[in-house]
Amino acid sequence: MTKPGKFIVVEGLEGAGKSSAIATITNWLQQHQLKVVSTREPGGTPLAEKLRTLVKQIDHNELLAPETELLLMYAARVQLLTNIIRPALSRGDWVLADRHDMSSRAYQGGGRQLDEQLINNLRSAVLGNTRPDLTLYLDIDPAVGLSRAAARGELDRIEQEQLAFFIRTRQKYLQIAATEPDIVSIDASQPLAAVQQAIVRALDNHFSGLANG
Ligand code: Z5A
Repeated sequence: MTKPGKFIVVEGLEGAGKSSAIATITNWLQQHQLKVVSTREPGGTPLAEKLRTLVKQIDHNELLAPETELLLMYAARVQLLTNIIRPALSRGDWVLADRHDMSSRAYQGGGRQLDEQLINNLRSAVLGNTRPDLTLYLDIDPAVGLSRAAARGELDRIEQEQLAFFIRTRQKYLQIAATEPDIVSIDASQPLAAVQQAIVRALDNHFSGLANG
């Protein structure tokens, strides 16, 4: 029987350095001759990419209700889990995700302050038994992350939120990371080389003996 693959997620506020982290992890997986399927959320399937456009765009004619935003995130997630993530893991591939469920808990739960029970109900309906083996949470002061993101150009709908929204989002991220053992927090305010070293250390520790076995 094929051994199921492993599921690695990268999380953090905008500008935390998720893209660079993903490049480091991809490199590590390639060095260990592991086949990797990369995903991003919201997105990663044709329908989920359409939902991504909807949640990121600014519509001056209609307010996107926080509950709608939450449901769109989980709708996109079901598509991705069903069509990409679960099949890949069953084939024995490793999955490397740019954001996953922790984002909804942090942004919609923390930032938007939506009811935790509502989120938990959606989580149990959508996620089933599929859970990340390792989540690398890149922790950054929102003001620093947003200034990095702003330096890249125009901000999308969520990026245009007030600083207080991102402060609440970070608090929720930190609260979750402090209580769940498969989440490793990395100080993303360090120079890039130090962040990359911390990522490789976390992978070596977490998957010691697993990557080749
Ligand atoms: N969202 C949600 O609300 N709920 C959910 O359930 C999900 C998502 C799944 C997705 O947007 C939005 O959806 C996101 C959360 C929300 N919204 N916001 N706001 P996205 O995918 O387009 O945006 P992002 O995920 O936030 O990506 P990003 O802004 O591209 O962040 P990043 O990938 O972490 O940043 P980066 O491109 O790697 O780095 C940013 C810059 O910083 C870049 O120029 C780097 O060279 C530089 N950098 C990186 N690391 C360093 C260090 N260590 N030092 C100095 N400079 C650095």
